[in-house]
Amino acid sequence: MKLNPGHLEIYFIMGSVNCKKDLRHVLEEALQGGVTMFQFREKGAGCLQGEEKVKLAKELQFICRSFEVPFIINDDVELAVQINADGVHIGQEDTTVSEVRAIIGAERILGVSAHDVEEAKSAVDAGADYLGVGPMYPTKTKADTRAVQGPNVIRAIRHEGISIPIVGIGGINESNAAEVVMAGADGIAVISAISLADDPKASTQRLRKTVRTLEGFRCKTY
Ligand code: FQP
Ligand code: MG
Repeated sequence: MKLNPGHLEIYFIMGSVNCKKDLRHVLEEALQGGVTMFQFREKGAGCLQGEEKVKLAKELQFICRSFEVPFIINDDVELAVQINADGVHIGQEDTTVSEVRAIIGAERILGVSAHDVEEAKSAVDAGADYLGVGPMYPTKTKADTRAVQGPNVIRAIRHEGISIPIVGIGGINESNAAEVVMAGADGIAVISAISLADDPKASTQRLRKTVRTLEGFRCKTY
């Protein structure tokens, strides 16, 4: 599947430890609310391993397919190829961009985490399809994060003329999503703002509306 910037409007990320209710049900509700891309991130204390992880991945992939929403796998390149996922997301501490590209091929989406202009430039040069930039704000979901960057790092990347699709990540919720888009992001990536919401569908709808309303006003210096 080829990526278009619209896929990044509301990028929902989730694994079994991010959710108090049934994971499949939460994903379905989020998709009904307008999630545009999904990342399976099975990570953290108590996460599933081996066959259980594969089984859950396939179930979530099946649900995403019925909504024609790209299904991306975090870190686990082997699993992505095994179940024919639409793409992979890797960070600066994971396998290199060019190695992953060689494994997954040109047809799959490859997302890369970037924390500053330099990392953004090298990820683009190495063939990333989109960048995940963050952490925008403090977050409790991931322990090993870099220092909070704020939306200005996205603005700085755009000022360098980098036009690749960008999603902001880290502590984004309904009250700060607008700042991230205004800084030049094509959309926002969230875990808990949807996975822990009382009403995942309604939360997704509100987030999507914010992103879409601001699209025409984004920082674009390329
Ligand atoms: N951006 C995105 C995305 N997804 C992510 N998982 C990350 C950034 C973080 O490797 P990484 O990637 O630094 O940490 P982890 O593997 O623990 O998630 F752009 F997709 F929203
Ligand atoms: Mg990673």
